[in-house]
Amino acid sequence: MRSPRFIECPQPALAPVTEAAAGLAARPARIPPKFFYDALGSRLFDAITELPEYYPTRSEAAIFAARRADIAAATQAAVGTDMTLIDLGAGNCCKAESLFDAFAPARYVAVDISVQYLRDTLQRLQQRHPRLETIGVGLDFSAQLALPAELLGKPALLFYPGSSIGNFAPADALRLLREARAAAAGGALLIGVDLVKPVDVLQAAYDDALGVTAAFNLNLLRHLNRLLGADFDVRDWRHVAFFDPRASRIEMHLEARRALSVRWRGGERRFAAGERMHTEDSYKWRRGDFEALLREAGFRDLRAWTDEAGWFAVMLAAG
Ligand code: AVI
Repeated sequence: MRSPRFIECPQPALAPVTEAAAGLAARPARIPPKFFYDALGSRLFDAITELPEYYPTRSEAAIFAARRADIAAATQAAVGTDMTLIDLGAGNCCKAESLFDAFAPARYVAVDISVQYLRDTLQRLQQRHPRLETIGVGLDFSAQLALPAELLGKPALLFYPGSSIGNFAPADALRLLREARAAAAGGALLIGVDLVKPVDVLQAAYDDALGVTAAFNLNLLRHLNRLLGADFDVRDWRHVAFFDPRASRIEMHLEARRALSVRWRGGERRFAAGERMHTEDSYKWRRGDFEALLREAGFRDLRAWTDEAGWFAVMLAAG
């Protein structure tokens, strides 16, 4: 049996502590969504994907279940058979692993902000796929997709499911798509894109009846307490989520229930009652607009598969 190899990339220019403290001091305060994903946050996100209201995971899985053979054939035609599958934001690697039978990759590269989390996941995955060359890359690609040079230069399939591209503003999404195209080196990108749909469906998906999304959002404060030595009391804050039709995005915020002060190592600020901290945007695309973005990033030969309701799209784009 092979063993997975791990590559830890250099820290981003801005250390997490500096980035989080700057976001807290900004007016209005704004904390990047990557800070949701401490150990509990990752589990809460997994719980979100099982909620009846949270349609993206189910819709994407339904597309792959119904169209797997077609998607695999189109992907192999675009990338070739000696396929390197590069999984962006791999997490528990389940989505990519479910494609192994159909895609038959020769190499699997799992990229995630937490190489520690990848270690356990990839050890287990390697036992199920003993002959697969498996590489874990610890990389925060939210500011730049700087993959290790040894992985570049050969046609690859960049896999970016789950509509995580929606957590980037359009200009940043374009930048990431351009970087993905460069990394694909003549291969292809297979990406999940969440589409515009009735507002009540969107609203419920980000403000579910059980309050799991609220817990996911509020848990960010506990993460900041540990990271920055801050003294947030979660009970002083409430979860706010709404759809902004002009920007075509869900916005998530944390709103102070009363006037309060927060202290952290090297800083302090007051929040007025009702003042908000912006924690996430989740853009919802029209299919044609996202296809135009892919073309602007240099991709061609686009294919798209949608679910029956037309709520989600899986798109393949040749690099
Ligand atoms: C990870 N990302 C695609 C999720 C989304 O739908 O934007 C994160 C999330 N935020 C609240 N619920 C789920």
